[in-house]
Amino acid sequence: MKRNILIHPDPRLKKLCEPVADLSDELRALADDMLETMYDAPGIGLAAPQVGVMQRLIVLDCVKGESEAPRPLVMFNPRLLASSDETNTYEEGCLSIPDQYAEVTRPKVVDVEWIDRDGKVKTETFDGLWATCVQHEIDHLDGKLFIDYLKPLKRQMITRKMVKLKKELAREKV
Ligand code: K2U
Ligand code: ZN
Repeated sequence: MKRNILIHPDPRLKKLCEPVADLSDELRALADDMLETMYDAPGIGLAAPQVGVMQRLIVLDCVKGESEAPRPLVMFNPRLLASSDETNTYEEGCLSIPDQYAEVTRPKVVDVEWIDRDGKVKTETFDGLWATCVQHEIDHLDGKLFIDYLKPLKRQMITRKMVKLKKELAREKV
C-alpha cells in the first residue's frame, strides 16, 4: 500500500538508519510499498526513512520513459565500495523536499554492494542517473539530504519554504 512521505524538516530524515539484521516478509512488503509509493510520486528512488522506517533499505528505478522495461531495484544494507574521481553534476530533487531543485556534484561512477530481496549479496557498477540516484538514496540512510551540499543561505531558504508548506498542509488537514 502507498506510504506517506515525510517532508523536511523532520528529525527522522536526519537520523542514521540501522542496518537490516534479518530479511523478513515484512521488510519485503515494505520494499514493495516503497516501490508503489515511488512510482506513484512519481520518483526514481526512495529510502526507508522517507516513509518513517529507520532501516537501511532503498528502492530505485531510473529507467526513463516507456522505451525500456522498468528495472525496480530493492537494496538492503547498500554500501559504496568505490567511487570515481571523475564527477557529474545533476539538478537534484527530493520527494521529501517537494518542488525544490539544485545542482549537486557527485562521483560519476560508483560500485555498490547490497543484499537483494532473496538475501543474495549483489555488486554492480552504476553510471549516469543511476549513480546519482543510488548515492542520493544511500545519503538518506545516513541522514543526509541533497540540500546539505548547498551553501547555507540556499539551504536555509529551502528549509524556510518547507516549514511554510508544512504549516499550510497542517491547516488544510484541520
Ligand atoms: O530520494 C528521493 O527523494 C527521490 C529522488 C531521487 C533522485 C533525486 C535526485 C536525482 C536523482 C534521483 C527524486 O525525487 S525522484 C524525482 C526525480 C526524478 C528525476 C530526476 C530528479 C528527481
Ligand atoms: Zn531524496
